[in-house]
Amino acid sequence: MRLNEKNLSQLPATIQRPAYDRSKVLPSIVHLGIGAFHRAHQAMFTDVVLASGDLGWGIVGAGVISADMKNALLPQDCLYALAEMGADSEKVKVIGSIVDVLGGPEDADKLLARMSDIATRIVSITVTEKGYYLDPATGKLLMQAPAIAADLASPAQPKTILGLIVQALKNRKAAGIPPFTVLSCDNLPNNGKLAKAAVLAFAREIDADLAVWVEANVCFPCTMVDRITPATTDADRVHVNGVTGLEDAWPVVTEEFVQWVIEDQFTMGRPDWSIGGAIFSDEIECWENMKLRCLNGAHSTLSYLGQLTGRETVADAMQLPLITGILDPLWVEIREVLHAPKGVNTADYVESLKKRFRNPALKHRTAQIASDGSQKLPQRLLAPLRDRIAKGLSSPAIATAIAAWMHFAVKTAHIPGGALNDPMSAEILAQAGKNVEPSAIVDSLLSLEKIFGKDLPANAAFRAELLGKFVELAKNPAVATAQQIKA
Ligand code: CS2
Repeated sequence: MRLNEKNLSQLPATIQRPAYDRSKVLPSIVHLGIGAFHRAHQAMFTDVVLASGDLGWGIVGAGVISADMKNALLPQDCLYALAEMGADSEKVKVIGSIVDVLGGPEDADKLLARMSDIATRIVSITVTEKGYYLDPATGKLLMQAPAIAADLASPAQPKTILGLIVQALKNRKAAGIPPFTVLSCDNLPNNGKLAKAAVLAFAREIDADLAVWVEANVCFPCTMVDRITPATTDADRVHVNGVTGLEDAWPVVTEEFVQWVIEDQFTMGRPDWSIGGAIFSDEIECWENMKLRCLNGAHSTLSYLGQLTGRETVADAMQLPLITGILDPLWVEIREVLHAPKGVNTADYVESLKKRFRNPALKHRTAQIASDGSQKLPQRLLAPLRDRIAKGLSSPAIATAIAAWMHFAVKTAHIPGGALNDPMSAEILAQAGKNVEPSAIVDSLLSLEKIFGKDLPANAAFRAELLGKFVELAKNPAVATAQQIKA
């Protein structure tokens, strides 16, 4: 029996379900990039707002690249089960805030029409770092990226989020409709500012007046988003459907912890997400940096080390002293140059991260986190590194983390037909595979300017520290690359 509106009454009484009349919900948010994370996070917060009686904030989700989510959710009236797993607790609820799903290029016209409609007040986004088409080192829009070039060539038929947002804003301006708020919910520092820069750069290419209007009139609040949400597996489907007794094609499994900090700047109003625990704050940069560096920086580090030592999940990696012995000093280095938000103790924050990472109920694959390193390293690890360099501090643990990424690239380069799940895979593997001497490998990878900029390869002290850590890892028999490198 399928999960849907009609069958909600079949759910066991203990399972929370939408406590509001979904037929009365007004769709006013368009979400670009409807994946597991959006459904564990923003859609859950919005569900709480709807349950409080404010029905003005339904979500129309859109899969920007594929129609998979649409195909999964439409037959179940867009309902889905969200399982919140603690180390020894589990709470499953059915979420109802998504009221329609569009998907893939075939729905691009409908999506554009929806975004251009006055009813749409917020366009929120989770498309991961690479979905913004920004140069990771400089933050400049990659005009030559094929998808961006295609949208610039035919801006009225956009496929990328930037093309869609710009064209929708253009339609609204022409029709005298106020602009929506663009709400980035991706793991990027200053995500709102980056989204604004990308949208403006795109807009300037097609219509200079529009760019001026966007700059003056559109709000792009920054946000800090946090909830560890692994990709759903078949085992998750079986488990969650067993708990609800109803068949959900794409349930979401997440942790108990959730955090959302938002800059309060909205062009056409916003839901009161604080009812669900969101924080509206003007200290957003401090929140973002704490989360990106302490959580995501450690995540990336343990995922590369986990991939090198055969640890499939984060919880498994947390059992290995080699890995925790690197994370502990890494957190010290990161915290030494961190400006924490008021009232937050970063030592406590790190302790809570350890507990979250050790959660055995989450099968969070190190391979998933190890993807897109080129897009993740700059804000997670290179930013605190640069802050330390500016203060004259050395960074042996951060250097080890970067060395681990380099080993991961070398390991992949030596697998016949191996590829990284990374938009820069070809460039990275070309550098990683062409040498066997540690110093040559480190130098060729460091020369990737889109990741490391010009400053880091030119910094002799950092290069020496990195090379030392690279050799140290190469000599460690637990590390899979040991035999491919002449250390
Ligand atoms: C992870 C994040 O995949 C990754 O890179 O570090 O998705 C992480 O789980 C979330 O940011 C937690 O909020």
